[in-house]
Amino acid sequence: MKYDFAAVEKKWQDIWEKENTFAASNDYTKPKFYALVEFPYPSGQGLHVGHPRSYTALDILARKRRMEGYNVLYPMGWDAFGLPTENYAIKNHIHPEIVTKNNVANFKHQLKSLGLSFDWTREINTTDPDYYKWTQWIFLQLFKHGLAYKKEMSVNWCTSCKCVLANEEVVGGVCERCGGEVVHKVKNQWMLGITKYAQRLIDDLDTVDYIDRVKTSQINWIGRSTGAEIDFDTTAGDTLTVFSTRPDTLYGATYMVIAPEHPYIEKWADRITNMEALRAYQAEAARKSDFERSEMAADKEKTGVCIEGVRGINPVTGGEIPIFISDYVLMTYGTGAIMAVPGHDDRDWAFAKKFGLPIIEVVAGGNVEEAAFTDCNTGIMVNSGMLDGLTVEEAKKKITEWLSENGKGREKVNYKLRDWVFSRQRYWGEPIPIIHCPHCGMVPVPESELPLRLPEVDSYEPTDTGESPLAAMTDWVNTTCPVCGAPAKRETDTMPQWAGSSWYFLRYCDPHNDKELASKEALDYWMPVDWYNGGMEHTTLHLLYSRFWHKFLYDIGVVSTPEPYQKRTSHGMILGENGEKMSKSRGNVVNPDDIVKEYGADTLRTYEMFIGDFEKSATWNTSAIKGCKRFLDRIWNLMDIAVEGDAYSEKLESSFHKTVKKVSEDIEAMKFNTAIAAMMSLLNEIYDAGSITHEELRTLLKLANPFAPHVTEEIWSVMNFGGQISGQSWPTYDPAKCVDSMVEIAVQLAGKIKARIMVPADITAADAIAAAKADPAMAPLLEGKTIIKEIYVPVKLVNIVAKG
Ligand code: ANZ
Ligand code: ZN
Repeated sequence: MKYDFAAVEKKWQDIWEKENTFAASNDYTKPKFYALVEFPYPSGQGLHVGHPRSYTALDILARKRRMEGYNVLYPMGWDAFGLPTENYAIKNHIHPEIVTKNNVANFKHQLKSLGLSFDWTREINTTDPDYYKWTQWIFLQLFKHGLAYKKEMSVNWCTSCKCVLANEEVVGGVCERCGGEVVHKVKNQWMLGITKYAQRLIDDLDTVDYIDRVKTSQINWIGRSTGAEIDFDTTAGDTLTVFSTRPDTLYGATYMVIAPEHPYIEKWADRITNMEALRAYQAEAARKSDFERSEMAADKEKTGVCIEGVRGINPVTGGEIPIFISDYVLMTYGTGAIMAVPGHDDRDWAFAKKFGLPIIEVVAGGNVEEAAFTDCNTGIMVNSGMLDGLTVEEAKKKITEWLSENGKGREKVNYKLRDWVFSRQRYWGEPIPIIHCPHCGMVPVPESELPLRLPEVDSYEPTDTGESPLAAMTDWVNTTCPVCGAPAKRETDTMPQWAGSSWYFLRYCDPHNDKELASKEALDYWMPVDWYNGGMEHTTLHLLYSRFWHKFLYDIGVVSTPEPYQKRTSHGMILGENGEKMSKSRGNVVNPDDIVKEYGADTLRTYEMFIGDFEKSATWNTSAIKGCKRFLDRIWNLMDIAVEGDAYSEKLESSFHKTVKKVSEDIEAMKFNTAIAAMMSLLNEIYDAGSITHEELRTLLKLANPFAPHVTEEIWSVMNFGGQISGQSWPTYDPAKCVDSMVEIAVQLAGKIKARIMVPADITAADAIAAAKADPAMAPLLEGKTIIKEIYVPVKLVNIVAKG
């Protein structure tokens, strides 16, 4: 009987859909397992072969957990607000809602064709007003707690998307989405106070099971630095405060630098004698992004202008030092001002060389005329007055104490993390539910009026003024103040795409609730997510944003766990056949539909799990798919050699126990490729043995089911094994039967190997020694000799010492 994958896959997908086989139960007494994958953005391109890698992996875990008796929640939904949809809508004159609907339908059809065991009864869509009602509700709680605020600030403006970008969305100085030029623009923006949570976002990583590289990149992104703020007097009278992680080097500070945007420049304008030169430099710096000014410029020649007319005063030496403006100092970090220590900082060193400034060695061990001595943590302080002779650590402590005692500084922790720019001047996002009243200021839209729906507009085109298309909808914009009734205006900015994905995992717990974002009961039962898999590209943005929202919801009593995800893993990318990232322009995109059509979903799933180590990137290889197809065909053909029998055969018993162990453990470790390899080698053994008992077949089908659910269910059904595999329990193994039954041991005479023999693994010492002595290579050597010692080291060796 030939295996007709197309018909069989369709048949089982229909059954699963009709019977709601994979719907999570609301029986909160059962042990639960919440498996989560990042919900996709339903783009016009449809599913990519990268998506199934993550979805299949957790599908395998979800299916295994169900068979282990857990109540499993494995949901799916759509992260559907966002720019590509809006841009497509503009170009093609179709409403973004319709574009979204079509894309979702296509995605859903594609996902269903892969046989993923999602609970479709809990499907959510971030653009659904019943969903974004709660996104808006969370925003209002943030607003009420002072964590959403408006601030005039210089923002990254993508000249092509005509939209504000978060710092995280500017990559290499250009727009992460479209590659467009990013410039600075001063705008009044909604901000979220994620920095208030910076320390907790670091500390609580200790309580969760995230793979190391995810933890590390979160920690680096938050960027905690400990040091001190140091107050420098100036000849202008004002105190200029700097942040330094190296207060110990204070005696080596030979000049200061402030950011070109530093407010003191205007403040000092009437003392400064070279304002024109400073203004020209400011204008130049304003054209660069922070990224170009810092990371990108690391090895570039330093530029700057000395402020003529004001000097700084070193608080420990009392010496006057010049103050420069330079773009390597950012206004957005620390205090926007530094003390420059060219002897021990590379950037300061390069700057000092260029401008002929003194370089003082304050930690011994380097050669500061040649280069900054930066790797100096084990060095001893020199040229440093009261710090001389101390280690760097001791000096840090001593100087910080001295500064606080003398009112000239204080210990300080800084974070690289910035507050989250939350405004977008675009149409296709959640309206921010705030009303601006001339009398009452910013007033929340009453919760009873949520959702605040997106109005129908004639044009979604962004405007060059940088205002959202909503601003042109005067009917919608003009409203009355919910507090005083006066004519008032609605906020016209919308939320960024990150909003809806910052809490979606909560909604899955209770997706149809119209009273709360989810019931407390459902949240208490399902949360935290037990296992969350997603791309490394979401480590610093989505993961951090959602942890922040979750912690806030925890603080206000909505959720009961401080962390949303107990475990986080990450898959590697799937690259095109040429080893490059798949993209339309490279012409190397593989469409999963084509693979499903030609080989079937089970083959695609198995191939994506077999392609390589899960956490590493892997190169697509069409001919290797055929190997996976053959593997499944060979499973199908086992029916030809199946024989009655409710037990394992003697010959294969140990192999079956071993394979159950291996596949079970490998799935937990996400070593899907080696799990498949183990089943492949078991298949070889079965075909060598010539037959398979029904019990053996049942075990193999259960093991293979999470990988290839359709073909295995079909065989189960053809064989009349009863019920469906998805309702069976996961096979167990006997550890005692997993040991190799025969082992090779060495036979030694006085410690020298003379032979190797095969013996049963559980052989007794006496039997092993007897077998060793009887070995044809050993026996003649012992003839006529007296044995003085016989040792058996289990499963390793027999050593015999003889004399005469
Ligand atoms: C003196 C010093 C001596 C410094 C030395 C370093 C080495 P992280 O670790 O990134 O926090 N800095 C402070 N504010 C800055 C700003 N707004 N723009 C650019 N640089 C700034 O780095 C902190 C160090 O970066 C601070 O410590 C300061 O230089 C500089 F041997 O102060 B340091
Ligand atoms: Zn009012």
